[in-house]
Amino acid sequence: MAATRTFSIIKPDATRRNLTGAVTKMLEEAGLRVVASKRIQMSREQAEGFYAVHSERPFFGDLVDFMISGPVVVQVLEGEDAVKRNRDVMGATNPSDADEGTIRKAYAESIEANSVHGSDSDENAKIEIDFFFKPEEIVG
Ligand code: IDP
Repeated sequence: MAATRTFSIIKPDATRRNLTGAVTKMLEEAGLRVVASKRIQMSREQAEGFYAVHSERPFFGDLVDFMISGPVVVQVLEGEDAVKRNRDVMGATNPSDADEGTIRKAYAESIEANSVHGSDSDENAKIEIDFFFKPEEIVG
């Protein structure tokens, strides 16, 4: 099967605890290659736009506040079946439901501060990659 791409965010709870390398190591060990990466401070407008699909959810305001509470590392990951591969290594949204060996089991602090984001479909991966990266910033 050909390599595909997905979009990842190392969230503020993880950058704050200096876990960028540790999280990236788990992504790489899961067979994903970092083909673009940058550390950014998201603006409120960016975070609201990125999570617009959740705008009616009760946790939306808190989620936006959390995502702009510190730097994040946005990444494009490439690998065989990248979306699923990344979701598998991320683990369940709520760390108390996450399997052993997953990033969220190892590092997440709570259902909100859960260390990583990963696209949930190929279609959303493309939208999310385009939201943060110019084509020339991605070097496969
Ligand atoms: P996912 O990140 O595992 O795909 P989603 O349901 O798409 O999970 O939720 C997006 C993000 O919103 C989660 O990663 C988490 O940070 C936050 N979130 C989801 N559910 C809750 C909740 O019940 N309370 C607080 N934050 C939540």
